[in-house]
Amino acid sequence: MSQQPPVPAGGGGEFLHAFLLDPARHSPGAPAVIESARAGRITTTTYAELGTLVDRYAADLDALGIETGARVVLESGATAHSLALLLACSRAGLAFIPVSPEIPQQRLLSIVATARPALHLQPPDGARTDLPDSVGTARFGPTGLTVERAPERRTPRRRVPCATDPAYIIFTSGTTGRPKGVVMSHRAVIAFYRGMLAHRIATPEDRIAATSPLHFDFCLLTIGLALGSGAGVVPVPQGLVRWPRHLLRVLRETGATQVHGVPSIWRQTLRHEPERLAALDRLRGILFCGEEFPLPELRSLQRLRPDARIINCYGATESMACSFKEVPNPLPDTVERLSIGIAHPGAEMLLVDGDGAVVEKPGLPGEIHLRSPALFSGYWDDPAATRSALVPDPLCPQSGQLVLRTGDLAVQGANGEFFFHGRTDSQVQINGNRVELGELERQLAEFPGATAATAMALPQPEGGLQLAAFVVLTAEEGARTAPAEVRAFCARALPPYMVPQDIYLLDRLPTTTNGKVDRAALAETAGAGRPGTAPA
Ligand code: 8PZ
Repeated sequence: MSQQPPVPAGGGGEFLHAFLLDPARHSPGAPAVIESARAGRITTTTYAELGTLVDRYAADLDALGIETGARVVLESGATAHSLALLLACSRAGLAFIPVSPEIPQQRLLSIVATARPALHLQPPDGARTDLPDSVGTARFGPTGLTVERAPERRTPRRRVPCATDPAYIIFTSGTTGRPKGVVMSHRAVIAFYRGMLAHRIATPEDRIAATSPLHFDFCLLTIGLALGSGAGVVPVPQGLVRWPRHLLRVLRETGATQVHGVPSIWRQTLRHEPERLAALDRLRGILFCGEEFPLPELRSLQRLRPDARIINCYGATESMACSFKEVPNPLPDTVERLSIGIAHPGAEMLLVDGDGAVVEKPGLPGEIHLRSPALFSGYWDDPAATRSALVPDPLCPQSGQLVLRTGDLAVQGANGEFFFHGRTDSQVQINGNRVELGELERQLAEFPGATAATAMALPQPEGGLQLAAFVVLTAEEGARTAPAEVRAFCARALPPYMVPQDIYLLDRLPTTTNGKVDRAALAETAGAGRPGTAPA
């Protein structure tokens, strides 16, 4: 992470694969992906090898005769092969849908029913079975694709892939109770990558650790930053990220120079392995996103890594990200809130007040609206949700231009920088994962005998937020239900990070004097573990 690196800064291609593979064509022997297996073995895939894998997978995909523009579910962690596959999908004119191997079957089936993919791909050790017959299935590995059930061959309409076609769709928590598919086009993601690469955050010498899973767009940012700069990606297996010693071992063995991850990846490491963290001699850069970094933890990290360049990256899946801001190291004691900076080159953040007027004065709150060439195309098959997120440009509504209404509140400082001030709605971030409390509440309400349910994200003494659910059951069900059953019910339908840690079975939900659910009283109930309530 030097100041003026000779960065290739992305290729000229208009499609994801061309843009990301181009910069390294002059250094085919450079490492593109560096992986660390459990036994401490390091495997390096060079750019030339990655290119060969992409060619092979693209040829295998082509041979299946899937229609251009069809969707492919990629159920995998981040590896050299899954990375090659997403580039191969781009090459073959197919949109990939990354999903976690931990996704409950019910949720995957709901995504499949919505997105109607032609193909489902998983690694040789993938455990997914029982997908509808309409979906082809295959495994990917060193010998290419092994087809289990051939996808339906559709009469090709000879459509030419276009840069406005979807490159990928990421399914995220949705208020209506079904996951929302954020559709990103090649043009949008490349516009974002160009803005990001202009910051010159990486050089070809960097090895950038991706600690976020492939289905979280933060991982796609890391891939874009690394490949777009001719650097190497170090995908950290999800099973290791939560274990400080393993995480630090991978970082040490792979010679990681940057680590990308949500703030919570540092919590346990700071507490249990500060010396090992301080001893990582190649680490120069830390990039975080997804939520505010608790300042005491950030200051501890800075004390251990006084030489590290720490970057606060802000944005939503609907535009991947939109601003980067380097955190002063050390952070002055007077700082109470981190700046999220200003939008990337070529994009602009605006604040809009409750009356729809653009907020011009520093210090006054407004909702962030993003004008950018990197905006998503819409939510898959959900025009109503799309209309409420992509709204007329408040600066010139007549123009027909749409901007992203983020749902994030912010104020601007005197020098134009933005400071994040929470949400306008009930979306929360749990360890960097986006959760709509409304979606969790809908699931809780489906529990047999549930008559009312409220979900909250409550601050924990050790830092971070945790989900708590308050459920009222009929007297009959209440008498025979244990809170753990409600939790298991949620775990069957929701990803692990959306499953509430604490479940309280109550006789009724407390209300305020104007009849609303009294969330303060519920938080107090949770804090006190009051008699008559039953945390699981
Ligand atoms: C934040 C911040 C922040 C997001 N401070 N709140 C990917 C790659 C780089 C940067 C950002 C991304 C995002 N796409 C990651 C992400 O969290 N996406 S999300 O759609 O799941 O959630 C977006 C929301 O998270 C934002 O609208 C904010 O509310 C919050 N958020 N970054 C404070 N740096």
